Amino acid sequence: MRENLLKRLLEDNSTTINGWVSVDSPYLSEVLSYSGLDSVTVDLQHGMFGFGAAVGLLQGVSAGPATPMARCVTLDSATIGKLLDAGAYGIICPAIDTVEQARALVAACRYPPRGVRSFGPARGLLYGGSDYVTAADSTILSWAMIESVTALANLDEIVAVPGLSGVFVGPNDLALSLGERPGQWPLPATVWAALERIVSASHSAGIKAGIFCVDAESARALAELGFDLLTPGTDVSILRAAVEDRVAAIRDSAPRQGGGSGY
Ligand code: 3PY
Ligand code: MG
Repeated sequence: MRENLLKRLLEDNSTTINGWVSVDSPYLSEVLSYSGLDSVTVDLQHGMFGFGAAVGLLQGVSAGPATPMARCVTLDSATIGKLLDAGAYGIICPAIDTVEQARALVAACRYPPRGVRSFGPARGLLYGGSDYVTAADSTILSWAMIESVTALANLDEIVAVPGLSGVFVGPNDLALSLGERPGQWPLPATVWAALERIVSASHSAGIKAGIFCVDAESARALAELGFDLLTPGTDVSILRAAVEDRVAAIRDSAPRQGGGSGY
């Protein structure tokens, strides 16, 4: 099966960078894949497209060197299986609050007897290769999103779930759940303390920690905190920031203040 290059980098303890697709343009997802990112995630939860479009977006990513991943809308094994069938090499699942949900996520990413994924690899077979079915379980990454106080309360159990590749923090939802405003940088002290705990708990359990970031500056700081997978904003937030900077430079007006939620 075609190697999961993101997985190899993570196993080598590299700090990795992930792109985020939020608009329906296979060409743009292909451009992102050629932009030096280690992986590119097609975001079905908040991206402005549905499942049909996600197939073309994954094709766009897999035309380039970045590892294709998808964020599903919710914890639903049928949809997760379909995204894997569409060629995703990693699943980021929102709102994993309990150990049972984390177990269900891992099971959705694996074929029986280890999991519940149904057979029908479709495009996964084309992208992955003819031995896809035997190698998929050990190739695909599963990321449980930690983004609530309930998830924090259950963190030690969640990170210990066998087969889970890592946790992935949604700092905006986590901030809301902690009673803070999303999109602040520097992060509120309560959110920062939670992130320190998440990195430490996941590394102690032998799994990786990823996070969504508002921009490059915050991504660097979070890499220094120990995160292994950084997502420095979405395609749209990066484009908008670049356009605003360019407009300000031409008009000689005040530069952008930065910040925002990363969307
Ligand atoms: C969050 O910040 O809550 C996210 O889910 C990032 O996409
Ligand atoms: Mg979220």
